[in-house]
Amino acid sequence: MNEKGNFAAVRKDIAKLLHQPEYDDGSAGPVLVRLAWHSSGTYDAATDTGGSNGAGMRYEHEGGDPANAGLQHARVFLEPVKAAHPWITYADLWTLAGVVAIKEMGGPSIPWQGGRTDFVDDSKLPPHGRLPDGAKGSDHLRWIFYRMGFNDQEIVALSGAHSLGRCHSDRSGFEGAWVNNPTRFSNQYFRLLLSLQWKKKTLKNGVEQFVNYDEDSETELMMLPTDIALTQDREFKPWVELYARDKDRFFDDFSKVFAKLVELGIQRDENGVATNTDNENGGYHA
Ligand code: DDH
Repeated sequence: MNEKGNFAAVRKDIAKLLHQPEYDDGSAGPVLVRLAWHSSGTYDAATDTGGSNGAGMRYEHEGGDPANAGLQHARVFLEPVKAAHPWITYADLWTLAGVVAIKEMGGPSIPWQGGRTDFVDDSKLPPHGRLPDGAKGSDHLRWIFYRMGFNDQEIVALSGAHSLGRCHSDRSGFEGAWVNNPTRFSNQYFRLLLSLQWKKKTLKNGVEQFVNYDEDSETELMMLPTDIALTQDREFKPWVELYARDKDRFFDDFSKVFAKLVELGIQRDENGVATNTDNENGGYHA
């Protein structure tokens, strides 16, 4: 049987590899979500550069961006899936893996379509610095996310992905998880942003982050300066409050905005078929 285009089979294989008892909190899920986000989040709407097409993180120019430190773990987890389904492009595989991981970790279903190309167009390579810097504030968040075409509500909804996973001092320099159960997709990130008291802490490496004030709790939770900025900004804060009290609304909005994220830079015809998947003006196939 010709397996080409059988995304259901790929989804099954991704779901099977999520359980990784030796890795982090026992799941490959969070780092796969970050891979999908970082492969898409380099997009610049004004110049139509960056985005998931091309799977540029395979190469030093994009893979070597310090913002992408640690994502090789995610790519290695997915290699057996690529080997079993060689017809799928890396660009499709990485974005689909994020979508599958979110669902498997208890999150919403997210609409996803294939058709991304692994064709690397040198004229569309994103420069370093397109991804957000956790040490900064609201102005920086708007600068980064407006460039992709997102609004304030979408910025807050996307940030709710920090209910997953953790920071690693050897990757970003920050350390720790945002929530107690970081392999379960939830609105806990928003709830904790509002319910705990956060104080600034300088780590041994000199990096500043926020940690919860509650001395009784067994584990120390963390927030990035960019996370705390959402509660200090007049436009962002009402969305934090809404998502903290209305989990269903958060799931709906997150599903829509993550679907938009992984489509950045992908052009489709009226049948949904991707049309910018080839380029005669230079570039190379992996
Ligand atoms: Fe994030 N993120 N992220 N993030 N992110 C980190 C980890 C994870 C920022 C910084 C960091 C999004 C937005 C932002 C995930 C998903 C998403 C880490 C830690 C830093 C730092 C990396 C490490 O040390 O391993 C900043 C800043 C922003 C922002 O400005 C809004 C978005 C939009 C998403 C998304 O998926 C929609 C996930 C998942 C992780 C956990 C990764 C892991 O390995 O665990």
